[in-house]
This record gives sequence, C-alpha cells and structure tokens, in this order.
Amino acid sequence: MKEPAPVLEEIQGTILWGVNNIWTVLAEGREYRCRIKGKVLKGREETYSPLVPGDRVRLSPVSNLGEGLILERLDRRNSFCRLNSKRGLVQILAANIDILVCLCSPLSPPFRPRFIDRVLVMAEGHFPVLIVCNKGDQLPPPGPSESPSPEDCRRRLADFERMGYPVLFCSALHGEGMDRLREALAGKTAALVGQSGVGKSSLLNSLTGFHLTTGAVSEKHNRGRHTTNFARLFPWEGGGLVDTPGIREIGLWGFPRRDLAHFMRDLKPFLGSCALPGCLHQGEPGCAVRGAAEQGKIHFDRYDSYLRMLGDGE
Ligand SMILES: Nc1nc2c(ncn2[C@@H]2O[C@H](COP(=O)(O)OP(=O)(O)OP(=O)(O)O)[C@@H](O)[C@H]2O)c(=O)[nH]1
Ligand SMILES: [Mg+2]
Ligand SMILES: [Zn+2]
Repeated sequence: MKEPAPVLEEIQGTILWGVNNIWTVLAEGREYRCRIKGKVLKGREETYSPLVPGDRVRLSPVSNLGEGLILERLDRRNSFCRLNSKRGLVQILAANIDILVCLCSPLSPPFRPRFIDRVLVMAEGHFPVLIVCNKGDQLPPPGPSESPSPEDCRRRLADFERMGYPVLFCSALHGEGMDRLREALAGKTAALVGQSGVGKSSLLNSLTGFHLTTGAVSEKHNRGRHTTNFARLFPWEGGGLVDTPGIREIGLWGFPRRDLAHFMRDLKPFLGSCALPGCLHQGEPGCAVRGAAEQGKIHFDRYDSYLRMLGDGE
C-alpha cells in the first residue's frame, strides 16, 4: 500500500524577489522558489505586483527540493510606493523596511532636489530617510567653485540636513564614506531608491562585495540606462538591502492633496498661521507659507516643489 505523502508544515518567510510570477522566499534559513496558490492574492488590483521584496508571506513547502506555494501575504508594516501617472498604477518598490536610502549624484545624472522632495513626502511618517550623495568624486572641494551646479548640490543637501534628514556623501567606486554608510545600515532592512544611474547597484556591490550588473550613464543624455529591472532584497549584516530599478518620476499617492504641506517638514511650522482656514498656500491672501517662502524662511524651490506636487491632482 502507498504511504501517504508527508504533510509539510506551513511556514513564514520573506520575499526576496520575483520574476514571471516565481517568487524567491527566504524562510527558516532556506530559499524557496514559490508560486502563488491559485495565482491570486487578496490585495489591491491597481498595483503592479501582488508581492514585493520585504513582504512577509505564509507558505507551504510542496517538496523537499525547495519549492513552495504562497498562501497569504501578511499585513505590511509599511511600504515605499509611487504612482506611475502614465500607467495609472501604483508601484510598490519594497515593504517592511526600517530605512529608505534616497540616492542622488551631483552631476551625472544631474542633481534633482525635486526628486528628493517627492521621496521625502512619500516617506514622511512611515520610515526614516537617509539621503546619500554618491559619486562624491564628482564634487569639487567645498568652497568657491567655478561650476555652480555641484556647489548648489552641497547647499541644497545642507538644507535637507537642517530639516532633520541625515545626509551622507560617499563614492561607491572609490570607497569614500562607505564605512559610515555601512554603520548606518547594518542590521536594518534598507531600500535604495533613486534615478537610474545614480549608483544604487554600485553602492550595494561596494557594501556587500556582490557583482550586480551596473551600467554607464549615457554620455549623450546624461542619464542612466535602467540597468536594474526588478527590485531584489539581499540579506546582509543581519538585515537586508533592496536594490530597485531607477525611477524617472515619483507620482504622489495615498493621501489627499490638501494634506500635502503636513508632509513637508520645513512648511509645517507655518501651517497654523494662514489667514484663511483651509488655505492651500497657493497665493491666498494672508498665506503664512507663501510669506515665509518670499522672506527666504522656506527655500523658494521647496515652495515651488510644493505647488507642483499640489498640481499633481487627486
Ligand atoms: N564617478 C563615479 N561613478 C560611479 C560611482 N558609483 C557608480 N558609478 C557609475 O555610475 C554608473 C551607474 O551605476 P549603477 O550602479 O548601474 O546605477 P543604478 O542606480 O543602479 O542604475 P539603474 O540600475 O539603471 O537604476 C556606472 O557606470 C557606475 O560605475 C562613483 O562613486 N563615482
Ligand atoms: Mg541598478
Ligand atoms: Zn497658506
């Protein structure tokens, strides 16, 4: 008589990455290649993908060969997401993170403070952000400079620091600043986000000694080539690092636009002082936020960034 198949017990694990609906899950010290049971998970239909790196799942091993079936996604503690307004879809890049590393570079690709503004808004109240300026070798030494752009990058990063966001300078290629970064991230689950070409994969390689593919910034357009095409969590130093694909735009999502100013730390101190209740700070009479921007108490670019984000809709 045939013996009944052993019943393998359900276990919990963490999604590392997924391609073509095959998910690699780390559970009890072992990697399982998994499909989703019934191919559907309860969840939001407007997102790109039912699971993302960092998601905790319940799975049932189906063999002793490291294969499994995902039965359920456990509730997320947090997630970093953006609206892809062209496609009208929400892209979640990572879930259950301890810290978000917003990576930028001074020259190639060019420094884009408005990108950072958007990352900070999406993170506010959910998890801390560490701003990392990679390619420090492209920065001239501090002080008067011939080229205004990298100097402006330093100044703007100092502004973010004054708002309470830690800023680190480093070079993934040359190794400067990497010890401090390692110290800041060890033991945590960190997601690295930024435009294509800022050096997310290079930074991960430098921290871990891995050999992820990196791609030269296009000389013609001075932008990255979208070398990394899916997000992946790498366990590291008792925590993990999530490498993500480069993002061109961050559409805001998940809160009413009238609350936007509450997600901008430098605007917040002025919010109670506008003359009109429900002021959206777009030029209403007696607006304390606009007044502060005109007096230089808020960087005018940040105020302008606010107006643009407000114009995103919803
Ligand atoms: N000069 C300089 N170049 C760097 C540094 N770090 C990375 N690069 C280069 O920048 C280019 C882009 O690096 P990647 O690591 O592929 O960038 P990425 O952010 O992962 O890009 P995507 O995967 O496209 O989002 C590569 O040619 C790297 O060698 C650095 O510290 N200094
Ligand atoms: Mg990459
Ligand atoms: Zn106002």
